[in-house]
Amino acid sequence: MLQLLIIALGICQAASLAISTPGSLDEHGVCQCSLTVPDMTFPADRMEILERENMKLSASVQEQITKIEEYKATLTGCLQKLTNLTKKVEFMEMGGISYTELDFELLKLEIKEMQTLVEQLRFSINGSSALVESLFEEIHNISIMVNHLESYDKNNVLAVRHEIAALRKRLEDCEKNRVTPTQPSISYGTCKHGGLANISKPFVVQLNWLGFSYKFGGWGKDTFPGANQDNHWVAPLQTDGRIMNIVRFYTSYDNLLLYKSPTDKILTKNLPYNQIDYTNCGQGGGMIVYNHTMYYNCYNSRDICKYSVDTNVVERKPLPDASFNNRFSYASSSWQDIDLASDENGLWAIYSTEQNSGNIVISKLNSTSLTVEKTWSTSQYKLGATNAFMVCGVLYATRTLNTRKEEIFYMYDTNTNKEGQLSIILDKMMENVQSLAYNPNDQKLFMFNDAYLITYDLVFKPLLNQA
Ligand SMILES: [Ca+2]
Repeated sequence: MLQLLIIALGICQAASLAISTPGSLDEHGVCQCSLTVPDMTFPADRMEILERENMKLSASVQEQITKIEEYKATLTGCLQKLTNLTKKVEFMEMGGISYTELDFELLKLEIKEMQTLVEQLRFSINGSSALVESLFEEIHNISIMVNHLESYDKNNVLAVRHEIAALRKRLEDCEKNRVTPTQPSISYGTCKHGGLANISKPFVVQLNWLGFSYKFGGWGKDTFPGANQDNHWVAPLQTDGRIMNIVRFYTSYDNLLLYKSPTDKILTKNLPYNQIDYTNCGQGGGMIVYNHTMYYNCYNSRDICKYSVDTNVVERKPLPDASFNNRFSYASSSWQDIDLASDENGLWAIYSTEQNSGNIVISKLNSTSLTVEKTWSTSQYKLGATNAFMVCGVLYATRTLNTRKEEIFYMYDTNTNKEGQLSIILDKMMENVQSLAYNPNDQKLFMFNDAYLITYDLVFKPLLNQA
């Protein structure tokens, strides 16, 4: 205790030199005070600690600076990549390249790499950098965009586009390699072609309005070039296959199909005592309408009748030397000794004479006066044919092959006076051709086929000197 006091006193004295501290006297009069004596030795150990801390801090700062430098470089690279990627996607969206030209997997990998990088940056910088945040946002957007684009492919849009592109290519190649065949130009009413080449399948229009029992007759349109083609006429013969006493006219094709609003023309005349005058009736199925006029072989004569549809007036004139009354009709139809025809050149009569041994004779008729302008004799026996028609001054005759097929087998060209054989097959609906006539206005054949009204389209050869 004493020692402590001495020390304390000494310290008191010494303390007076350095630090004065308030003291106090105790009960024995002894001065007492307390003071803290500073350590006068240099705290080298603490200095060392400080120095080490300082070095550590310096190293840490340097490390952070290096890191920031690295981030800066990475960020610059990242920005560059992003710029490139944006351009690529924009280009793709503008349609510069097809979606398939992009490798979606590669693109996605690239984006994923960038996302990882940006996330690392975010973690390092504690998400406080606006630049990194913006970068992260942009990469995220691009990722969504690429996935969206890729989804189109999943919907097979690309596959379909590819198909279309391939088809278009094939079509273009086909167009390039196509050798344009020389098609005869269709110019109805003219003869700018090289003759009959083929015929279509039959087109069955309807059963004639009197029904199946009326197997014989004719039908068609006005064959005069440029005539109204809405008008149709149907002329079934009586069931004896000889007499035509009624002709029905329709003002439209629809009315014909619906048997609607017909106009009937009666050719018989009622006489006293229930007698009927057949004088102006027709005979056989060789009638034709040409320029509002029906031309036909008059009943029980070699005359040709000319019946005006507008005025109902009938004029007549004999066809010189023509055999009649079922002398030389056709193979499959009776009473058709005189078959009227018309084509681009006008009105014709196809018939036979005793002088020509029952072979077909062709006469060009004057449609007004009914006089014969010119006559041609052929070597084709009339009863060897089932019917005939004229196209551009050329007679074509048919014959039966079987119950379903007919053949255009013979032709006679009045322009060149030459005849010849050919073979163009016609399909039939019924067995017998009762009449067959050509209409130059639509280049169709009109057939009365055992009560059915049928048409065929004719196909012509191109002119030989046509390019
Ligand atoms: Ca005919």
